[in-house]
Amino acid sequence: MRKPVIGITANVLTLDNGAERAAISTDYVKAVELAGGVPILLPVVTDTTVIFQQVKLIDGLILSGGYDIDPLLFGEQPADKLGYISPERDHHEIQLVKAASDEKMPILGICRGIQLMNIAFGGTIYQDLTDVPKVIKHMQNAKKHVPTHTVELVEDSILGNFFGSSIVVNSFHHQAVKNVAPGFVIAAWTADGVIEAIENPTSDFFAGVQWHPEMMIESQPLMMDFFKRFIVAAQ
Ligand SMILES: [Mn+2]
Repeated sequence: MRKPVIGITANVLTLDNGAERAAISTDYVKAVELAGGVPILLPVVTDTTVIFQQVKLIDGLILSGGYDIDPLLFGEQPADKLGYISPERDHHEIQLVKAASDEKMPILGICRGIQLMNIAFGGTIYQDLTDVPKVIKHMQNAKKHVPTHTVELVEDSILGNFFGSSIVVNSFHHQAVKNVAPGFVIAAWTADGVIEAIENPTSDFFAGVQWHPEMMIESQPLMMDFFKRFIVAAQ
């Protein structure tokens, strides 16, 4: 049987010598392959017709983690604690996720990816979580696979039905969804009120998570199963 092809969006990394690399953590690649999919990298391109054709190549889309998102895209000026931004990547991914949504293919946003999909459909994010009163630690110092904070899932949400009422996840973010885009609902929170997952309830699999399940597949079978669920939706 033909395995579904999963496009993973790439970062543009600038090396010390100034060279630029289209790159992604191999954790995403391994997670997709082990879950039964065929991972391919979607490098940043600018031509809209090329972006549309990238979408035609794939059966499912993963919006990967990475740099901060340009606040001009959600109508804000840059806050003091905004990190490095890559507007060309933002532009690429916004067009990708809209085209993939039009194709009704499964879409999974991870970390930056949940924020990107929210902004693409009209939502906003916190430029920095110090804006949240009594915020807990969301940039962990523990190793990448180590779960450090609890997430409460929303009852009867798609993700809640999958993960259960509460899980403990890793956390490597200083931004997060603020106002949820029209058409999406909150699926998970932390105790400080930070949104950790959103989903489009009219789709079979159109969701974003703030944690990094791809870093946890070896130690947490549930996170491996999450990727398998995504691949099945893309079949
Ligand atoms: Mn977190």
